[in-house]
Amino acid sequence: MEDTGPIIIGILNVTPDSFSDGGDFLDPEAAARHAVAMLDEGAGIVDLGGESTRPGSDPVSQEEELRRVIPVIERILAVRPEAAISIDTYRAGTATAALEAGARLINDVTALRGDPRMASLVAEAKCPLILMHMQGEPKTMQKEPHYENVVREVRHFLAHRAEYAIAAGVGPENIIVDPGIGFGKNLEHNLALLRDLDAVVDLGFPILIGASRKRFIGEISGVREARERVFGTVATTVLAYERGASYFRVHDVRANREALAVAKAVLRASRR
Ligand code: HH2
Repeated sequence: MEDTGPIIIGILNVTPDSFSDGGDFLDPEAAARHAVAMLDEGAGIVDLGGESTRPGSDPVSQEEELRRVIPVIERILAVRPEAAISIDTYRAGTATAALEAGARLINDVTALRGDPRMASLVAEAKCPLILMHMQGEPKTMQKEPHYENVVREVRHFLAHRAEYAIAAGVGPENIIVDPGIGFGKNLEHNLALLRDLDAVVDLGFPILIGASRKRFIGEISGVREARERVFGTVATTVLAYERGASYFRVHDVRANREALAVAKAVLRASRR
């Protein structure tokens, strides 16, 4: 069997307010150029988002979300027709238009709770679906997140959302689960999830980790500027890979790809 993993998902935010790259790629041409650069650096997928979900952010209208993302999908595919584009949305309307424009995966940070039409849409499209855990909603989620046992609760949530998706007709082989690092979680919660990732691996679905440049990395390393948190991000990537994660949603593709290549070689080295 061909060994393809791990897979890097390059982040492309076409928003004015994303926490680390807000405003950088509002122009569709600049966005498409960045996507192509990430593909050239080794991203297997580009994840395109038109609404920030950073703590404290407000939702945008579907019209605005579509206005931001559709021209970018078209421009990326004009230069890289084979590119795998994922659309980071919880709205079925946006997902439908993105799939029609050529996107191939849906990244739903609400795990099908945001729009009642999303499950049947994904079932019909037969496309891969990322189900992410979030406690609360972006506007308020970092105001005192609370768990009795974060690992058990996140695992339980993901198991249930996967069951729900499968009952709606989504193929189990199309499901990817994500513990939702930073989504209604404090430093201790994020660390517990990364440490005990096996509990989520046990569910039997591929795992995505999205820790790139997030606040907890700044809290630990003292790096205040989000774009400079690449070294800390790489630490999370390598450790999560060793614990069984296979998709890594990151801003800094090259650094994470090189680190994963070395980590993979070490883990594969035969014992003499
Ligand atoms: N994190 C963000 C957005 N989408 N999707 C998944 N599946 N997992 C994540 O961890 C995840 C996600 C937030 O990061 P970013 O896109 O960089 O920022 P913003 O939400 O401010 O646009």
